[in-house]
Amino acid sequence: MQIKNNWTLNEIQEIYYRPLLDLIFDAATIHRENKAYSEVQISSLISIKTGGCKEDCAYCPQAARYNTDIEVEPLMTVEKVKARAAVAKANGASRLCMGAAWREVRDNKDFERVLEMVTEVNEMGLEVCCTLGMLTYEQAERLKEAGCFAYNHNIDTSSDNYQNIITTRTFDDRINTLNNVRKAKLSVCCGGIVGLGETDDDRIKMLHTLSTMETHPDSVPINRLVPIKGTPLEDNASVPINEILRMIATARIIMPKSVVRLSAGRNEMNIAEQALCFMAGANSIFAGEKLLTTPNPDFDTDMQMFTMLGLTPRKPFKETASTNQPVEITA
Ligand code: SAM
Ligand code: DTB
Ligand code: SF4
Repeated sequence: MQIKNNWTLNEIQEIYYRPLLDLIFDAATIHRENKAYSEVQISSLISIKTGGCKEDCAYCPQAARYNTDIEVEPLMTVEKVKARAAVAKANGASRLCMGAAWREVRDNKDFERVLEMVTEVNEMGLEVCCTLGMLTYEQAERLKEAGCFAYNHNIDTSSDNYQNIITTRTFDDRINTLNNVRKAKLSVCCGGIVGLGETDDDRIKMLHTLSTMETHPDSVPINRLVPIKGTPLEDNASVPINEILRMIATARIIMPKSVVRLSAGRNEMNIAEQALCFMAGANSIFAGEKLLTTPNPDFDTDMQMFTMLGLTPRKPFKETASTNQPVEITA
């Protein structure tokens, strides 16, 4: 299977607008070239520091400037994180993603504590992922040395639409952090959100940015906006499932070796809708009754779905596209 990172917008457009069932069939065909096509990665999220963030991301329940219902909580203790990680592992998770409502990482006591959490959770045999905001190269290296496996930093939307959603940092700031993460040889987890009020063109442009990166992100989360009361996007309509499927299938076709994660928004999807997402190439989910601050299906519900659909949880530390394999780039 050839990996190509010189996609043009026209090529991606042609794929994105195929008749839906053709698009899903084409994505499923590519997905089935991967012999582990029925394995789904289970990642569990912990909000290690909740709320009070000074950024203005229009979708986010944790931005201090919006009047949302969440309770601000300080950085968790290492012990508490370990206890949560043990529960996630016992429930079949192979990856634990620790999220902090920070604009960026600062070189202070809190970062030292996060490094300790990373080391402890890694020693439990889980792939550790962090999402802590912007990072310098040195901080990315320190995370890697502590045992961090992956770093999540989403571009969220197209570069054109970005300033309609976030004004307190730029699209280039995001790309810069992603470059630091890649350079430190952390596995790159980068995707976005649908439902922000973006156009199809914005979605195609976002997929173009992801699929023309130096190496494709190892994992690509596709989040359906969870509208949050008190945020500027509280009244946004839910994105219909056919549009989610279009995003997942297109991502699967243009980034064939990346893990495509059906992320926020699953709580509002039935099993048939999720089954179509897996058919279209999604091969990862966030599991556990909470995402960071919003509800998500619990482990048992997901396990019943896996059994019904013949899916199996993927083991930790499997090789991923750009960290462990050379990427063939076609001219
Ligand atoms: N503060 C860090 C940052 O912004 O990178 C890490 C945590 S942040 C909550 C991680 C990602 O969650 C965001 O980039 C966004 O894609 C997603 N997210 C946040 N709120 C969401 C919502 N209401 N619906 C869907 N996705 C959301
Ligand atoms: C990602 O792309 N989605 C996750 C994770 N990366 C950090 C977060 C979704 C958050 C949804 C809103 C909430 O629960 O606060
Ligand atoms: Fe939310 Fe992260 Fe934006 Fe802060 S930086 S408002 S936590 S998405």
